[in-house]
Amino acid sequence: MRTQVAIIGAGPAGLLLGQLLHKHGIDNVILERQTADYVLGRIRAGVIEQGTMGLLDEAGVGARMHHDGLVHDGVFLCVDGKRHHVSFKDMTGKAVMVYGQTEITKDLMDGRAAAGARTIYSAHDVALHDIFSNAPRVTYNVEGETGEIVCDYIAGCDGFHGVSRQSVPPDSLKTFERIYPFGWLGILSETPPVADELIYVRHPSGFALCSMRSHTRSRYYIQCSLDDHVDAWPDERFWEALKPRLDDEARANLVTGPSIEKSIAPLRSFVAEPMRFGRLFLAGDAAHIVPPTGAKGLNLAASDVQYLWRALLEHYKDKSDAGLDHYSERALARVWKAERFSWWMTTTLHRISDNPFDHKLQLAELDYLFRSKAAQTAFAENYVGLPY
Ligand code: RFL
Ligand code: PHB
Repeated sequence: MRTQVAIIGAGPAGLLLGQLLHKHGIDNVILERQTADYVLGRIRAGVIEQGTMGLLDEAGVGARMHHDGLVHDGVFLCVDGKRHHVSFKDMTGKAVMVYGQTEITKDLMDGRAAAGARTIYSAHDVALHDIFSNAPRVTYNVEGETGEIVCDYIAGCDGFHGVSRQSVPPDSLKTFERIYPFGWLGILSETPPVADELIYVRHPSGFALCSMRSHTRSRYYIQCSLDDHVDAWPDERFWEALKPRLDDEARANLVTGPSIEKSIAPLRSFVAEPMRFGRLFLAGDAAHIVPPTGAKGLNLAASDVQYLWRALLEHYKDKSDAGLDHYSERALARVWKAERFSWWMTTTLHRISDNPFDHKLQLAELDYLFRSKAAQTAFAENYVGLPY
């Protein structure tokens, strides 16, 4: 099989890139290790930046998001039982959208199916060949049959554990990493949210987050230890751990109910440099990971895709490789700022140690934020998403 761009991974990065390229006449094939249902079953991101919304619109799949998504003009930060508000609208004139990654993925998959673009699911043993040549290839296996795709470029959109980053010569890659000594235990429940905007909670017992998917569906997270297991967290125990961390109003509004999903996620910061190796371009979690506290992972995947699809368009339509040559540098400049913000949110809001000095610093950091318009502007600018 021959295509212009072979895309590894049908997560948000791969599907969005595929859709944008297809819309502009650039042929592409997506290879995904899992089934479509498996990909849709993963509960992940919930908050999208305006830039991401714009890209989904540009890809022609934004209609359901505008209809069902919830526009949030600000966010609450609750510190030791007292809730404070930061207005994105007042500070930046912008807002974010609460719309689940599951829904975005579904919209992208539906858009791709309607466009008749090719996606090969359950593709095993995906291997990248000749990435430094002018004719890179990807081989794979579906139900015992081996396939080969010859292409101009490969987009590695296969997440943190994917094969793309692992296929580059180790000495051409530099990695930067921080693993946090705690995780997030998350539950999804068919209950109304405690407030009309998200509440990020800093509490001596640990971090908590009250988020949502709709007016009737809530998503909650609490900080847990790395050796915790979901089986040790029946719903009742989760609600009992969450309640004392909330402010009085949120606690009074909390409607508990059976969880419909429960999972534990470790927290990690990771960046691989560069993001280009010959004809292979990494995008999204394949190149970088942020802890979820800043709600940046999916949005960074989208901004990588923005740089990459425009660069590929420039190559095919304008015969210029300037965008491709600058891709890694441009993407990484934005990635590192999101890494910084996500690290700041994580270290400021979690119980990071037993050292009272650390707690005092967190409180000073937050007190400054609530009193300073400049600090709130900086916070809001980062949360709604820095410009591309
Ligand atoms: P994905 O979504 O991991 O997709 C990669 C795809 O590649 C496939 N794959 C392979 N395919 C073929 N061959 C191989 N060898 C392959 N290896 C892997 C995988 O099956 C998969 O389908 O990466 P992508 O597209 O870069 O998207 C990244 C986002 O999914 C991720 O950054 C976000 O979910 C992070 N995140 C959040 N981001 C936000 O912007 N806002 C949020 O509010 C937010 N909340 C979160 C989050 C992540 C979380 N977890 C579980 C880590 C909340 C949580 C709890
Ligand atoms: C979510 O709703 O899943 C969510 C929201 C905000 C975050 C992380 C996750 O920072």
